[in-house]
Amino acid sequence: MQFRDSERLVHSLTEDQLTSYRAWLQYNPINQQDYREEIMHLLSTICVKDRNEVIDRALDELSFGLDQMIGYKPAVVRNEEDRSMLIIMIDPTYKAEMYTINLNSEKSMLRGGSSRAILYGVFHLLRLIQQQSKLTGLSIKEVPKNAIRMINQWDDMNGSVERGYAGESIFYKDYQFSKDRQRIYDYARLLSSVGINAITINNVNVHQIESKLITDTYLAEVKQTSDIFNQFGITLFLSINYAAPIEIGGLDSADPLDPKVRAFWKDIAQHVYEVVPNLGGFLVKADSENRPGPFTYGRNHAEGANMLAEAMEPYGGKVIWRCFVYNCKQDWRDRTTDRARAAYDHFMPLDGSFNDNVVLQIKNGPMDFQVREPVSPLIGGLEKTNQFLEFQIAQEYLGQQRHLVYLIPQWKEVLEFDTFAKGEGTTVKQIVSGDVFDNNISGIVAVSNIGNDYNWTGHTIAQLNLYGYGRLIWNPDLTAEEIALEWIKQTFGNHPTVIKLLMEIVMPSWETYENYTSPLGIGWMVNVNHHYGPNIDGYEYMAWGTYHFADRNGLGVDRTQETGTGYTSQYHQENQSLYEQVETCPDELLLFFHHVPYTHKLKSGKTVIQHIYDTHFQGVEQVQSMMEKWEALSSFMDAKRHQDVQERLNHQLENAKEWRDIINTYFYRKSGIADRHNRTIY
Ligand code: GCV
Repeated sequence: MQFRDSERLVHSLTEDQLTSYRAWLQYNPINQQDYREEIMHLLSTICVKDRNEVIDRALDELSFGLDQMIGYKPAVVRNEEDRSMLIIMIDPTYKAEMYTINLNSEKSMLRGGSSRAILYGVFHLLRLIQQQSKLTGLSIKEVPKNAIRMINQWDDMNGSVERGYAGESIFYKDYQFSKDRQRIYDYARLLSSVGINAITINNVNVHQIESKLITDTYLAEVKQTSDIFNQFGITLFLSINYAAPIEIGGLDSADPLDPKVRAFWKDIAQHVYEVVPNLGGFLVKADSENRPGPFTYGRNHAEGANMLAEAMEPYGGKVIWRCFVYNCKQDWRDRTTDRARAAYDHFMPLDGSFNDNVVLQIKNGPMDFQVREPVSPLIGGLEKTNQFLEFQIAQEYLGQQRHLVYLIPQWKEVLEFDTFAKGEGTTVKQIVSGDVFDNNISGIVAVSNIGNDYNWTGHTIAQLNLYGYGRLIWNPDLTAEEIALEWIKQTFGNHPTVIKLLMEIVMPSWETYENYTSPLGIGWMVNVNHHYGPNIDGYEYMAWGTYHFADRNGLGVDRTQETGTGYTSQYHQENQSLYEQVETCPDELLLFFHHVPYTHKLKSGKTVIQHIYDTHFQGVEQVQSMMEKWEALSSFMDAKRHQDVQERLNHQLENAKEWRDIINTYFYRKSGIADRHNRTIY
């Protein structure tokens, strides 16, 4: 399949929808004459010695991008000639994904350690041209910090997407693979433009039908899908059902130590790799939220994972095993059990007992992608086990892509967090890159936020989170500002007003969302099951009262060792004492770690109750200000994108008011303490 600018035909998109569909690869015409001449001079001819389908994609892209932006297609030749040209070549001395670009008026070079690196280099050049950056004299060297940069789709074969907020699946429809392969191709292209190199294409909750993805019922289509992604340097993985030996194998057990079960997986692995030789491996959610797993047979997670790892090993396959394991039926009144403790309690004792081709996938926090959580203590805890950090780009608990929330500032805090695992300065970003513990598999994963909506992400600004995820995990030292800025320029252009207003809109948006929703790290407070909108006592796994322990005197969960669940003990000493003492615990996580009276004074000098009132009024005002700024942007973009976002902002304001009123009223009634500013809250 070739890339053509044919999306409109294939997807029946209207011209204005197509602008949204192109996301950050707008490639708008550049009118500035001297810049056009500079590019035409530098990139008039491309000399490429090595050719394969990945390099062909790079050349397609370069040709398409230059044609759209500058109005010409470069000549492509095989041999160096005596004129100015860009030489593209694979350099076997480079690390596989490293590339360098050196541009000058005589001879310019783009060298990559692999075809994939060359593709990244081309996208880099086009990114710079879209931003009208000066190219003459350019000299750059790029090496991604994280080896595996992955997306997890939570797509089901019935065509729905679990926690999907942007339409239906682009992969499946009515229990079949979707016929629209161009859409998958276009997605692969978007992902590779920001350096993503791995993907799982089905939900971690694997139902009976998706269990068959590893059988001949679907393997040919898995292969076709894998081929599409491979052209863009992306390796495909599948989520599997731990009970597959029963579901599809006709066995009466999935016990990892049962020889019949072991033989089943060996046969499966052999056959899967015959049909899909480039498969990356399997992703497994086991013994979590009613999914099957080794616990049923009295086995632990290492026994469960290693059995699969042995089956995959001959083919270089990996087993990615999720640490999102907790007892969703636990009684929260019993203060010795604590969901926050679960992942560490399950996996820490197994450190060092997983095979080399197993990697543990750890959510960024101990709970579940809340607006504010501490960092999972498993990161920095595990020393002898491969690990991936897992983020969620889909905004399950952050406004579900109906609210405008820029997630990179949150992820930056996670990546910069000091675990003290090997003394001061052992940050999460160093650990997950594999540098600290010398892991042989390492990287970062995130749950996708796309669907078949014409703008991919439902909320047009949510495209920034997908873009930013790729850029950030390629280079975690990029700032949230830098990432937002380059996205704005590519997506909406270079006008100073556009840049100023959009930066002012996106940069504080996480804090804004936090202000009008769940306060001070307590989390949840959302409606049952769908997790949208305020419901303070609504957490579904809460059959026994409230999880936030709010009463007439105070609120918060005591997770100290002294008087609480002891969760703080899972951190290294420095963080243990930081969180253990109410005096040192950071305000924004206070209620995650401590139960305090409403009159407790925060470091800001405000009482907890006054903080709740103030932030909830402030959050709504911040949304209003966001809306004014967006309004002022109307003449700077196409009507469609402007109107789409405006409609969502209108909804966000209504929903923010609902949050404000429900939270403030609830805590006013509980505490009986009035707002110091006498605003209407009841
Ligand atoms: C795919 C949360 C979500 C579930 C999700 C689960 C997970 O509980 O609400 O939809 O399941 O996380 O990460 O496995």
